[in-house]
Amino acid sequence: TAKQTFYTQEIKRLLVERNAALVAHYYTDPEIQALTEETGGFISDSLEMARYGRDCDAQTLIVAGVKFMGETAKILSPEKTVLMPTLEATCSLDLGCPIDQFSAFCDEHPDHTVVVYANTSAAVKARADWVVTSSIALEIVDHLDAQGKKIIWGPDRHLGAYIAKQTGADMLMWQGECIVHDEFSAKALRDMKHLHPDAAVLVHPESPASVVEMADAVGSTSQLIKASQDLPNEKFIVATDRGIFYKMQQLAPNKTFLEAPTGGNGATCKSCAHCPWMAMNGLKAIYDALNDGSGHEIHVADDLREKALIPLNRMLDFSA
Ligand code: CIZ
Ligand code: SF4
Repeated sequence: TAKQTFYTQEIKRLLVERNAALVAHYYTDPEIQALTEETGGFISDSLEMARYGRDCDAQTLIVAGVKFMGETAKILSPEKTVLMPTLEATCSLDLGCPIDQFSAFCDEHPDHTVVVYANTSAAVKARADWVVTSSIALEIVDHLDAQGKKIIWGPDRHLGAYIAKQTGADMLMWQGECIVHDEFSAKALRDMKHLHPDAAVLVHPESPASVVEMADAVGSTSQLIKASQDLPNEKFIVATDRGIFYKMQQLAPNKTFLEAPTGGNGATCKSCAHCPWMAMNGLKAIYDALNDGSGHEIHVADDLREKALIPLNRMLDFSA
């Protein structure tokens, strides 16, 4: 439409004018990922978004994702201006893990190593010994378990249960969940597999264990994209946010990708395989952030920033 053309052109002009780069998550809408590619920006998972933000030459980062991704970018790149299309884009994991309660939980178990998922506030990261993303969580917990460490894991209980099962690590779980992945249903998936017996099932481990058990491949967004290219199947049932189809289809144009079913139907599912906060990253919001950054800029207090940087750098160094 004329409006979309206007915003796209203005965004391109402003990105150059402000020496800014778009950094987008795989779960953002297809038009946002397409614009990111067209403007020489970067699309990835939260781990690689953070690394790219830190290492790229741009003075300003527009982080199209959710708030913790903007905060992580700012913690790693304090000298850069970090803007978000909207500061309202949060995450149910972040919301479900308030610092006061999480910190009290940690205080009750002082002999435990605190490992938190990247989907948390800067304050929760500052309380942690390690930050992990889903693409590196298994390796890091395995590493800590091999040293005999007992672990506090937060906030995603499904991802935590998956990692505990895979590694055998001693893990105390915070009881949080992602509203998108938590809705995938093993029962409905079983029915769907009967209709598509040739399809491989790809599952993000934020999904319930009963769904993870049915997977042909389990992994982070980037690992699932790789599996969609590597597996010989021509058809896939995918249990993660549908934003990922943009990249899967681009890299394997002849394959067919189907959304895994949620427990409800279209009328009753809450998120219906698309994160409502990721969906806030529209063209107009990106334009607004670039045109008048006020109300879009991420700030992290210095003391929190310095403390959160330690476990974040542990992760980045571990995966370097
Ligand atoms: O579910 C999310 O928000 C994910 C998968 C984030 C990430 O690690 O890229
Ligand atoms: Fe959070 Fe889930 Fe949305 Fe990711 S998809 S940002 S984990 S609510």
